[in-house]
Amino acid sequence: MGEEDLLQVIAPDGTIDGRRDPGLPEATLREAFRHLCLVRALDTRMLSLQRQGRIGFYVPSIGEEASQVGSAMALEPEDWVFPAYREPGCALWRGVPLKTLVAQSYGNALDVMKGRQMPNHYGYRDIHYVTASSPVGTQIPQAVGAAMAARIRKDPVVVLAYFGDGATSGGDFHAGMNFAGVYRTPTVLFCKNNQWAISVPLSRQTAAKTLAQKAHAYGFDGVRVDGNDVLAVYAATKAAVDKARAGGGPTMVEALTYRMGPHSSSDDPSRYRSKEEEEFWKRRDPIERMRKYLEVKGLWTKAWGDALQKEIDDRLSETIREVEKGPPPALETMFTDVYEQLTPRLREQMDAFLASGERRRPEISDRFPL
Ligand SMILES: Cc1ncc(C[n+]2csc(CCOP(=O)(O)OP(=O)(O)O)c2C)c(N)n1
Ligand SMILES: [Mg+2]
Repeated sequence: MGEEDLLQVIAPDGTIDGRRDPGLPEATLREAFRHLCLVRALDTRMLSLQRQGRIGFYVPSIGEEASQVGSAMALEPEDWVFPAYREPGCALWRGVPLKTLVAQSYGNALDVMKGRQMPNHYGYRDIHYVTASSPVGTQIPQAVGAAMAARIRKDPVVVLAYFGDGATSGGDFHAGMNFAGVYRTPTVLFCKNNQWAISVPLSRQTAAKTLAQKAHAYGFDGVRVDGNDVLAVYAATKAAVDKARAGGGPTMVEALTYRMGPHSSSDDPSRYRSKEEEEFWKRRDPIERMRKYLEVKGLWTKAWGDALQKEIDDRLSETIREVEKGPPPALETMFTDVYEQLTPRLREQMDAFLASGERRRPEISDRFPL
């Protein structure tokens, strides 16, 4: 394949190119589909909770589910992920409990970050999922550095960094790519090219034909994959992961996909893009592609699909109900969580604060002025 070719395994009609079939067991294919549906339902529900004023802010990933889940499937539990803010599918695939993820948007006592991190900018040590940083692209050199540290320690892990098309215009992308190439770090640089960086289209990010070709300038492979084809994403990422683990150095994977929803709950894409464009991509929905594939394979029936959707919807409703019962984080944790041990000065401040009776719970509008 040339660098401009797009790796595709599942054709839009659900048929499969046998030579490229990664041959995953039926249970894994079903589990992949379940995750695609779960991410879509989670994002849809969270956006609606934001509109109802029950959470303050949300970053949906609607349309990008296959890029997230397919790439996550290619990693081992011991590998590390340096995400952006739009990869709940990877966190869920790696085993973060749904309740933990939902609680992060509420920032209450059930949130492991106790509301101190921006919504969607979560991280979970036990699934090797590093906290997302908001400045675009900073995770790229961090991931490369972590991969290099792993190599020095002879720890056979691979580090995968997720970032967007917009991030490829930033300095951190180039510094990270160069370092990865020179030191042949075991890194997968996974670019979710969803065509937009808020309101800036891809055509304003680069004059290059593809984003993947940028890897060639840094001395390593860049591959382009249909990001709405979960099996193609899995196959491309798995090849990159295996190569990195075997000492073959980094790979950049450009997954071509589309951000079907707004950039965040604060965005209105109708201000800057056309309905026709959105319709074009709706016809390329990654979930529908996988559904058709499973149907062709005899693994999807309407009854099974309906039951799955109901199971997901019920589980989400139950999870949200439970999370909404969570109390706000204990006030004293503002002081007790700063250092491993409370310093005398902090103790003094904590005692004075708790004695002052200032216990008003902030309104959502205080916390999210946008
Ligand atoms: C260094 C920096 N500049 C600007 C922003 C504001 N910002 C937040 S997300 C974003 C767009 C990023 O686009 P892309 O990398 O394509 O990722 P996507 O949001 O499409 O997933 C911008 C400009 C920021 N967070 N950090
Ligand atoms: Mg983008």
